[in-house]
Amino acid sequence: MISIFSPDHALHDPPHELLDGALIPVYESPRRATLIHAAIRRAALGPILPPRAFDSAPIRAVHDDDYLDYLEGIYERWVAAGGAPAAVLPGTLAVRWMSRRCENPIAAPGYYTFDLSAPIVAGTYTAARAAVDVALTGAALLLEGERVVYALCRPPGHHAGRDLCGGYCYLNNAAIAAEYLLRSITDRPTGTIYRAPTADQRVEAQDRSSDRVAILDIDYHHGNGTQQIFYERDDVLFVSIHADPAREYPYFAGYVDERGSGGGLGCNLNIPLEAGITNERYLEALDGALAAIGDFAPGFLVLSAGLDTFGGDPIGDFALTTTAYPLIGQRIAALGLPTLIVQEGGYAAAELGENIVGLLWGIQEVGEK
Ligand code: SP5
Ligand code: ZN
Repeated sequence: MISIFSPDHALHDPPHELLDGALIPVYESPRRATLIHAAIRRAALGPILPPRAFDSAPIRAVHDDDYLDYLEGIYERWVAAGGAPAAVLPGTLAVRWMSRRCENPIAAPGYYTFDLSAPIVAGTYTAARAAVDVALTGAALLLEGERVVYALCRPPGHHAGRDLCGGYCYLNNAAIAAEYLLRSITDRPTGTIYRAPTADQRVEAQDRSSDRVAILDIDYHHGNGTQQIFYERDDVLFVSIHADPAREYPYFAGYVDERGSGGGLGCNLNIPLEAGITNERYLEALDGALAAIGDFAPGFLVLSAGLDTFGGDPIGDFALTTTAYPLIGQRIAALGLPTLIVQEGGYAAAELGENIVGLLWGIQEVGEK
């Protein structure tokens, strides 16, 4: 399996976040990517390649122009206006009946941020762009005939909406890759982009469909950003398995009755789970998600892969063990779809590497049969 990785992730290294009222060091640290990188190298999973450089067009297909301008320029503007140089974090939030846009550099973060876990430092935008390049390079490889690619993205992306950052996320890597795959399929002059597929499975998957993409989000937290981006769409199925938002972040989205709207009704599936969930129960829930994806018959699968479902995760309350991840991988691979794996969360430093490697081996094993 090919992995894509950029060392530029390290440029995003904020000193703190405000978590449940406490100012703490950010859980989402450069160390996470370093640990994962070392683990996939040790596991000899396959080549680890640098990303190709993409222009902003695939990002603009998902995020608003004013939001991108904000992300790119806010750190300097904030500091020049007297904001704390440690990191950009809002003090006043635009919510419901007071949500006018205000371009004042001290106020703007409150318009483009939905929580206090997405601090911006000088290198944040460059790192976030590199993470998008990592995901897009993986998507491009799938279009060229690769069956499964791992995009080691950092910062993660699934909480970022069209015009909002939050939850350690700035640019929605998985959504941008999914939209890119979709446009490449639908815009392609027949038969020109794809290399002739070699595996039977691949032929089958590409014949079956081609004008639809599914996103499966297995991060512990609901993928509220990805849900928002595709909520009205019938060509992207979004399925998320996560902690019930009634007890867990992001609290204000991720419920079962959110099923999509307009033409997209029925193309959003939320599977909220109780605290303490075990491997067995989790795999049952996963089977439900996979059945929905099978029915949708997409041409590609984008997997938002968070490892914060692990029992030892410091901000989660599931009870999955390391042995769950290869099994999760095998079941996902049994769909037989070309799959882009996009790294999201996961904060149990000691086991992070082993858990992601298990997931990747599980997916790879079935794919090669
Ligand atoms: C990508 C990703 O995994 N983002 C997660 C961001 C979560 N931030 C807020 C979590 C609030 C958690 N409260 C935890 C209580 C500790 N038991
Ligand atoms: Zn998460």
